[in-house]
Amino acid sequence: MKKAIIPALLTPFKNRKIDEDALRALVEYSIRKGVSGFYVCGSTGEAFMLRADDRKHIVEIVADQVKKRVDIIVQIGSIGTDLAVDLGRHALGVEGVSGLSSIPPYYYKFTGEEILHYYLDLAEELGTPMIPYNFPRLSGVTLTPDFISKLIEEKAIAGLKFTSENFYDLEKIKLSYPDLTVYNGLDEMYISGLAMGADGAIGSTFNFMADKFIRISDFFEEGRIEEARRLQSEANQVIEALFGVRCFMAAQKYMLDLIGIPFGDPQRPFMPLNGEEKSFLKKRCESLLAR
Ligand code: MN9
Repeated sequence: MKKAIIPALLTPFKNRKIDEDALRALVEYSIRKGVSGFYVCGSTGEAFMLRADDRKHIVEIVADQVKKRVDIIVQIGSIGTDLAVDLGRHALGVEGVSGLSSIPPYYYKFTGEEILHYYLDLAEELGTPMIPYNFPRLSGVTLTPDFISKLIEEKAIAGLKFTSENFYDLEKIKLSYPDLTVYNGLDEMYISGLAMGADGAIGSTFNFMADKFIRISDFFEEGRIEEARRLQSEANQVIEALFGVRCFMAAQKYMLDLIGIPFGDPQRPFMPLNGEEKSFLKKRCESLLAR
């Protein structure tokens, strides 16, 4: 099976409003590059900082532009179950949406049991299995192989977005459930994820480097590991530069400026880049993006 490369879409803003034209332009650009789908309203999309009506609007714009050419996974994660159900109902009503994903509910340090029930309730009330989003670094919660087993037993899971460097867990999950689609989430470690069984990846840097990651998948499939690693290192030089400025989110958006689809600044309180940071990124990344 071909490995899926799915950008976790960034959200463009102009005068603090969603920039519909830029979003449509990025969708078209990405489809031309050969992406397998879009992950909409994830952490990369700044979704937790958006009003619900804006999250819904983004889903509608993306679906209207995609016109069923590729998959659309909508991230509906919220601090409470009812808020997520509302977003999920909306997403399922939009033609072309193919899956629903969610981070675990956050801030209140919910217990494992509460988090399990969050996913079971979403699956039941929305009538569709979920794609949980395991991102311990930001969510503070690890969705363990045991936790995933419980969701499998309840038929409440359709896939897993695995944003963690614990590839031992990834391997355990794939060994027990080879048919469960597991997407690698840390772009800078994509070939490690592939080596441990990932079926593809959902990532933020695929907004501007999808082609590199598609080629990494192809090299890996053909057993050309050295070439895959060379490309991974090339992508990682860009990612390293993004980590080198104060705001990773703003840095990623600036990559789209360099490509010619300006995405504006992230939402407050994220900090915009200053001129010095922009010239640092331009110098480090421009030629690598073009390769
Ligand atoms: O899981 C992404 N996470 C965030 C997805 O955007 C917060 C990743 O693609 C990382 O941004 C990327 C850099 O660490 O791997």
